[in-house]
Amino acid sequence: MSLPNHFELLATDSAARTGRLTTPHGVVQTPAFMPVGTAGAMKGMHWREVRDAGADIVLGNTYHLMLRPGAERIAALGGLQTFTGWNGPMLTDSGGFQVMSLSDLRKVTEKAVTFRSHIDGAKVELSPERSIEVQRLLGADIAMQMDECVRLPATRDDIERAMRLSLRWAERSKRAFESALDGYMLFGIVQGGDIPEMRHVSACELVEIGFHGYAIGGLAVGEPQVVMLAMVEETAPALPADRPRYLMGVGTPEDLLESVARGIDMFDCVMPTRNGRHGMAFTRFGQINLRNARHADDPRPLDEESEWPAARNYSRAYLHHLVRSGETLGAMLLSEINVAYYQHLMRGMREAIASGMFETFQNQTRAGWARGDI
Ligand code: PRF
Repeated sequence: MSLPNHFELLATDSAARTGRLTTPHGVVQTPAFMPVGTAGAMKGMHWREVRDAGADIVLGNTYHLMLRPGAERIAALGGLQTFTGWNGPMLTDSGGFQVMSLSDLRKVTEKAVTFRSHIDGAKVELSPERSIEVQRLLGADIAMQMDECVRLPATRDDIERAMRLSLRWAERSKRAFESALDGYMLFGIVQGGDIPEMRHVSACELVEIGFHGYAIGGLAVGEPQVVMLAMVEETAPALPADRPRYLMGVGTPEDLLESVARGIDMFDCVMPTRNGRHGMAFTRFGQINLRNARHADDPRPLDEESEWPAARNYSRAYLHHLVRSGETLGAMLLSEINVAYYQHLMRGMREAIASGMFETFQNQTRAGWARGDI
């Protein structure tokens, strides 16, 4: 059954698209990058800064929030937006992927995944139905189906088994979601590893089930970038043009530029905040590692033309000092600088697509990265 469409495509430029997704908590302009606020907080940042940086939507995680503080508790406290103070759109991942990367003693059956909590070792079961229930208790504007993602390289058999299980879980997720409130959305997730035929089967069957939007999962899990981009190029055209397409857990600024060129509308990744905590800055001139001794005496800011004050107002020498001293402020400043750079990049892409200049924008952006930090 087809679900109502809350996505409006505003312009295309070759395969690149710009549009608007309307959620119960506000409008998301696409292409959009969702910073990751895993456990109900953006590490090292105030929500105000996340908003000021230009993010329309953030991501939260079912896995973490169901374990602590608990979905029922968050619901009783008014839902995730009220609880956290982020009053905008929120997408939650479904939990399966985080179980696989974070917990011990995992077991996947047809019915559910069981695992031991990384917090207290308690045994927990997460089924596709419970994942949807948790995401609704949290009040996510966009919920994700539960899926199984295999790391690459993997055998054809393993890829096909996980892809087919994910399709059966997609159907169960949709059934569990069906009675949800108007305006809330559920996205299906394409799996199929690095095998084009599997990607096609997965995409076509998901479209048959019918979702508000479609994600591409199972990429950026160990394969080279060329393989990831080839899979995106194979999969995106198999998805309905009038629905949003979300590439999960990706990636570097270059991955974003290349994936938007292939028809992707949404992304999430921990990279801007995690790398920021490790002393790395993303800039128009590529990545700059502030731990490096060559910054110790450098009075220049990261980017004197940046629209983000922290990228203009602090010297590289000071940022280097903060990072080397393990000061919290270093992690905070680099997180906000990176989230702001990612949002600046997305805004640039949206404007370029809207004015039919995406190729020029790509060339200019790549030239800046290639110039490097001099
Ligand atoms: N599935 C889900 N979440 C994800 C992924 C996936 O395949 C990925 C893979 N890059 C990141 N996050 N549910």
